[in-house]
Amino acid sequence: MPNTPSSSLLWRDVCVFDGLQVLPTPMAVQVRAGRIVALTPMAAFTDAQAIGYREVGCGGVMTPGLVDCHTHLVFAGSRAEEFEQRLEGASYADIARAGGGILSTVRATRAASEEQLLAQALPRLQALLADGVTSVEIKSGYGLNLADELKMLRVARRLGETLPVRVVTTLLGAHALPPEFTDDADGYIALVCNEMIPAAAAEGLADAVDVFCEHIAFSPAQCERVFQAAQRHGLGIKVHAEQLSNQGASALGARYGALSADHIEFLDEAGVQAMAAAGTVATLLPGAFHTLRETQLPPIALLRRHGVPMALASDANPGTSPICFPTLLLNLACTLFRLTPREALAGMTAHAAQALGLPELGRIAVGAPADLCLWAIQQPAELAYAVQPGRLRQRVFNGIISHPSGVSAHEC
Ligand code: DI6
Ligand code: FE
Repeated sequence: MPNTPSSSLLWRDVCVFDGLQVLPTPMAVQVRAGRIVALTPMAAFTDAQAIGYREVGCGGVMTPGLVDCHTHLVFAGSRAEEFEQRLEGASYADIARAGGGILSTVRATRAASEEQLLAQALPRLQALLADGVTSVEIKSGYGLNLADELKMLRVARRLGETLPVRVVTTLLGAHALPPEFTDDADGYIALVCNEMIPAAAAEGLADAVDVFCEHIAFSPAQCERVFQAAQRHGLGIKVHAEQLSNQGASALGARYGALSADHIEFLDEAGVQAMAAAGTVATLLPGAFHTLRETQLPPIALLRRHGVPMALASDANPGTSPICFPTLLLNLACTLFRLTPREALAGMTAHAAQALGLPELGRIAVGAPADLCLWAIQQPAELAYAVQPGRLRQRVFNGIISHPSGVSAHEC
């Protein structure tokens, strides 16, 4: 029987992590027309309820489809040489100031065609999907001129048309100062505000706007102008904040109702309080922390104390997080930041969806879109505990089983 969005599917006897917590008893999960329509404890599930449903699995752990809410998946070239320079002692900031780092990826990305960028990004996105991702945010930020930023966003949109995944796009024009604007950062910010944001909004190419607020990138005052332009065009706001130093960027973002402040290793308590008051999500990026051999830990205890939701994302990018392995990031969040496995899983499901402004995603709840993962493990914590590819038994996107491809059921 073909598996279509209208299929009625049933899983029995699964251990459910619902996006926030592990449900206490084994469950039956039912999906119809792309939505979750019933979630029933096995002890209460009757054969009559199964009528009209095709049973496609039983046993194992079911989680929401993973949500990777911060990636830079579209880029050309490699930064393996820079990796070696850093191992020999050069800092990320040193390399950036010398015209390497982000700007070296900008040169390669500008030179690449849309087709080439698509071809290079596809295997990265496929790796995310093979490890359970059903929604992904993709940023621009390696074009740094109007045409190349829009080119990147078009590639991101095309990725979502090519593979069974929901793609959310973010314009990161204010990522680094391009060489054409050396000594004229304000002039470049004017280009971002007056040309890039209006064009991306008019063409429906961006869902949100992001900035890199840092001493090697843009000042809080410059980022504020970008936030104002984003607001004028009805786009969401995100911020690369407090990654290398405390600039007050998280609190600034919170004042503009930012969906999330990301990285935040150098965030202080005032910033945490501002985020709590505004409902801004804290996105933790342990892949960048690990790759840069960072030692300043994000203020996890303060975030917990003030009730700021913590999302967790790959930050997949060629410089600071060349990692397309979501369940490894669950592990790194626990080992490096001491998140609990439950917090890490919520960070890549319900809280990541909140960081994208799409709160109905990342949940296993009646009425939610049927984006689901069935894992060949006994308990949800194993996803964070062990680092092991290949545990994804089924991936369901919008009610359609799309992994493993061509297989629509397994034996119980
Ligand atoms: N912070 C990061 O970690 C990425 N961007 C940013 O603002 C790194 C991007 C890169 O190095 O290519
Ligand atoms: Fe990033």
